[in-house]
Amino acid sequence: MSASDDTLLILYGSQTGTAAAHATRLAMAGRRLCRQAGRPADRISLRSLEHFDMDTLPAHPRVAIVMATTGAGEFPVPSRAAWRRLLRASLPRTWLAARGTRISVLGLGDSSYKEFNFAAKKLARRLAQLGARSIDPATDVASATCLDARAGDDEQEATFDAWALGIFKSMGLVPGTE
Ligand code: FMN
Repeated sequence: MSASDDTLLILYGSQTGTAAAHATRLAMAGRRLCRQAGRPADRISLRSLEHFDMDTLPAHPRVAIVMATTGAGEFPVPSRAAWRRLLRASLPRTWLAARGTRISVLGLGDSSYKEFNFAAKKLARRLAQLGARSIDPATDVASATCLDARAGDDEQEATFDAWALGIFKSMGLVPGTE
């Protein structure tokens, strides 16, 4: 692992705050693990997609995105401009492959909606199309890990923990390092 490879950029698209809360939780857990490992905690950064320049995405080696769905399968309002940037036809299929950007998407949705987790699913597929690799070798970059607000707390917790663990393993912060 090179020095820059131990960074983690956490982005979120949130309409009513839940995705932001999950992203913050991931950042806090990661920073705690960094401190325990004697690594600088500021290698983990947290940003709303509203304030992120999507054109800089390929410069980041490891990116975790927490994305809610709103409306009927829509992206949260603060993330729509970023999503439109990703949809540009001029972006090459190698856009995220050039520097080996690894990404993992966590979707927040509710299975009582027909368009369950549509935003996260569309996002993960588009990132795969643009050449991203998965952070966690056990999962497919084109498939988001989906949380369901209808599921019980234990099930949601277990899904979130497994997703976070895959990310922290890839950073060598917990045993099972790649
Ligand atoms: N979840 C889905 O999976 N698909 C939807 O189309 C969808 N539409 C929603 C529309 C509204 C008005 C609301 C309030 C929720 C909707 N949800 C949908 C559920 C949210 O994605 C879920 O509650 C999520 O945790 C919200 O995250 P946020 O607080 O970060 O916006």
